[in-house]
Amino acid sequence: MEKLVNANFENYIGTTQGYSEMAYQMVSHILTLGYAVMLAGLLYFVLTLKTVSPKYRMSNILSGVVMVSAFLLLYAQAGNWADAFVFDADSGRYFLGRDSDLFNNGYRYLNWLIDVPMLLFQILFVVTLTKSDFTSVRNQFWFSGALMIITGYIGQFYEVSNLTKFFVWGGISTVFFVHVLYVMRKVIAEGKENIPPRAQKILGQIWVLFLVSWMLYPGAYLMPHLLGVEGALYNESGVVGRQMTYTVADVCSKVIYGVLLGQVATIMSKAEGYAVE
Ligand code: RET
Repeated sequence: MEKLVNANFENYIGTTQGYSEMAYQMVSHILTLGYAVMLAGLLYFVLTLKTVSPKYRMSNILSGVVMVSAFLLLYAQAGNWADAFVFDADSGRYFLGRDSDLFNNGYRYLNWLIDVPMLLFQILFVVTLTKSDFTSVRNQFWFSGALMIITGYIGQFYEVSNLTKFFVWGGISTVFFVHVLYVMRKVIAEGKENIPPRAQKILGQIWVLFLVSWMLYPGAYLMPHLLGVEGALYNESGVVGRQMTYTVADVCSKVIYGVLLGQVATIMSKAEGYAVE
């Protein structure tokens, strides 16, 4: 077991207990669903580009960039899962293969390094800041968004091997996360001023969606120890639960968020006299 050192807990479960057919396939299917949704999302954001006036189109374009990078990452992540674990006909379970690559969630974190700044900037192309300075908000998003991910990326290597480091890096990441939430709350509050009531209502929904879906990521980070350190989720349920959580979070924070921002932009475009061709 020492051999696994910094590996994610999925590999420890895949070495000791192995995965049942159901758990193995569920993870595989969830990852596949994830990248399929990203490709569908890409089509949607391209096809709806002309429903908003040119000044709001950067929102659609950034959603498109996020879709492409998430599609590639999730495709690689699904391949990584299939390559890592091998069916053992004697026990009827899947175990980490002798010569396989280990399974690692780190790909996701590096994908977030691109997507998090994009998602945070995206809203700045739709709302108009009434009090805050655009450049300052943009830089705060950059800085805290990137540091939140980098510190969490380091922490996730220690989820089994060194829990002190795991919680300390996770704690530092949380400080940056709280800052991002604070700035976003301000951006949305200012964005609601002087816009049509329907657009205000959708911006309110975007805040709730943002808050809930972004909170799911730290939940997934903690998943192996969520019900006690090496507790009730330190098994294949925790593995399936983690990938499910990531997929729900990804669909909400990238796709639904982009769709709602597009709706706000459409309402504003119409209010400003833009006629869809
Ligand atoms: C980490 C580490 C543990 C503490 C916290 C985290 C927050 C992660 C977040 C990620 C958001 C990702 C998004 C990706 C979209 O593509 C890094 C898990 C607070 C909030 C929105």
